Amino acid sequence: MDDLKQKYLGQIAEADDESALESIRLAAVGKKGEVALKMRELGKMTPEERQTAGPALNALKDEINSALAAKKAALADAALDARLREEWLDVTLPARSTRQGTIHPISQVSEEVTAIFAEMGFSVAEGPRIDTDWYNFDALNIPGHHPARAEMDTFYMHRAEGDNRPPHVLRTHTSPVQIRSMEKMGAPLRIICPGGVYRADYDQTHTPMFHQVEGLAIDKDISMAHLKWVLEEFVKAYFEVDGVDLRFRASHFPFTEPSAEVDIRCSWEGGTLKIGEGDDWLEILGSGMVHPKVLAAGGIDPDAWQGFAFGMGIDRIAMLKYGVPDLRAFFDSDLRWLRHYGFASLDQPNLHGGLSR
Ligand code: 2NM
Repeated sequence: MDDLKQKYLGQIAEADDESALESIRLAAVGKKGEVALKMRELGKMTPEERQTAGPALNALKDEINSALAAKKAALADAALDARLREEWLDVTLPARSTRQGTIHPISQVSEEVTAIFAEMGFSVAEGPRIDTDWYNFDALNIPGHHPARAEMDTFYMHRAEGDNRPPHVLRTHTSPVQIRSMEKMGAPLRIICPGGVYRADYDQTHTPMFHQVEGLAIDKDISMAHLKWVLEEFVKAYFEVDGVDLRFRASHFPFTEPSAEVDIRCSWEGGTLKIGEGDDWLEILGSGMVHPKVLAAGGIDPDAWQGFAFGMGIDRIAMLKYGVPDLRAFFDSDLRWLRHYGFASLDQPNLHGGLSR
């Protein structure tokens, strides 16, 4: 038995692939293998002999089987290591071709908007797309019974029975990021929050996921006048025109007081949009002075600080600037569409080069 053990453990140690291991397994512990043959001999033994030989044979079988399993695992590890070495590639190498892929219009517009607000001293803040209903609603002065909760067609995360963690939602706007930024950075504060948001809505002008950029400026003496100047500068730079005419219409949002919707003067001659001239008005923004309760929710003393905030749809301003007729096409992943509406990947927007070149 010791000879058998020596022989097979030796062979297993030497085996260098899975098929060699399988041949050893068959020869050693297979149905017609040497251990099985020895087991057959048990019948010819005296009861005393059998009492020691039986357990010893079983132990030998177990030992060979574990050696086989261990070697098999070691071979698999070695094969994976070899494959990882073989398939290694340097992702830091420069791109060989920049013609294959394009920058999605929504990414392009996010970069353009970021470049414009960066020039005015705003930094970019980001946060989670799944957040608690406190950050998404309560902190923004939208209590449980408020119609805005229903209006926003919220996607709620599933909770298992007995799970008492606070409810989480897919954020319906990027405002929760602004609350988190107030908490983290305090006042004064000047940020924009671009990113994806979710509402249960789907038709020609709505998709369940879309993109927003919201802005927030908090300081000692910030007023609607600052808001108006910032938005005028933004609209001129974004649409690449020298002059704009903005119209502020009184409105209502739970998170701002007073609140205003902002329209830009435009014309639609021959189906093409011209900004800054004409007799039509284009609604592009919501805005207002941040509600004292919202400042307080963000940990900022509303008696010492005040600020303006605004929000707009990135998808919508992308459609307006680049003449995209159907919102849903943004999310179809149609390569022909992407090549047509996409942007060169190494052409980063900046104000000096001209945003959209
Ligand atoms: C809008 C319109 C008006 C807004 C308010 C805030 C916050 F968090 F600071 F209170 N963020 N964004 C806001 C205000 C958004 O979107 C149409």
